Order: sequence, then structure tokens, then C-alpha cells
Amino acid sequence: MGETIFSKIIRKEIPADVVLETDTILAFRDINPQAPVHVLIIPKIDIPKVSDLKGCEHAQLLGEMIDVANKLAKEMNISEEGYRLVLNCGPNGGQEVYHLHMHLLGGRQMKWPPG
Ligand code: DGP
Repeated sequence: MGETIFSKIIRKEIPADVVLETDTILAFRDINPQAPVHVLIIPKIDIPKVSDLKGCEHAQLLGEMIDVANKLAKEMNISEEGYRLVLNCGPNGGQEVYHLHMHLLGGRQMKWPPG
């Protein structure tokens, strides 16, 4: 099983600014925010990256992650203006922490293409 900084956050061994927790998911503010709202939404189970996901097996979990993102966007008042959900995968995808996470970014105009 992969041990990452996020495993320690899940086990509450290191602090994080947690904004929502369910039985299966933890959401906390990114330590290096790239927008006024920047939250990481992670499953509590160890899945290193997007390419480890299997639609049939993880559909429920992914749905829960989207539900959490949409709920937080409403609570944080970025729902009307819009927001961006990002899943970086592997080195070229810009992934630094190998525990699956969805970035919820909002509160400013996003650019395209991404860097
Ligand atoms: P990615 O590049 O997609 O793997 O994004 C990893 C994000 O995790 C990055 O935006 C910074 C954030 N991060 C790394 N370490 C910590 C930490 O210890 N606490 C918090 N809150 N965020 C972290």
C-alpha cells in the first residue's frame, strides 16, 4: 500500500484544514492554493492515481467525490460563477502526491489551455 502525506492526513497524524469528511472521503484546503478556493477531495482508501481506477468498481466513489465537490462549491459561493475540477495523473499530468485527489478550484477566472 502506498504511504503518502495524504495517508497521514487521513489518519490525522498531521494537521489539515478539513472542510468536509464522510465515511469514505476527506476534503481539505490545499497547502499551496492556486485560487481563492482550492480544496483537495480524496478517497480514504489507497488509490494512487486515476489510471488505477476501474469504472465498474469505483463508480460510486467517483460519484461521491463529485457530489462533495458540488456541495462545497455551493457552500463556498463559487457555484454560480463556476469552478474547475482537476485530476492530475502521473508525471506528465503534473501529479506530485500519489494518492488519488480531485482539485476543486474557484473564485477566479480559469485559463485554457492549462500550463
Ligand atoms: P498534484 O500536483 O495534483 O499531485 O497536487 C498535490 C497537491 O497537494 C498540491 O497542490 C499541494 C498539495 N499538498 C501537498 N502536500 C500537502 C499537505 O501536506 N497538506 C495539504 N493541505 N496539501 C498538500
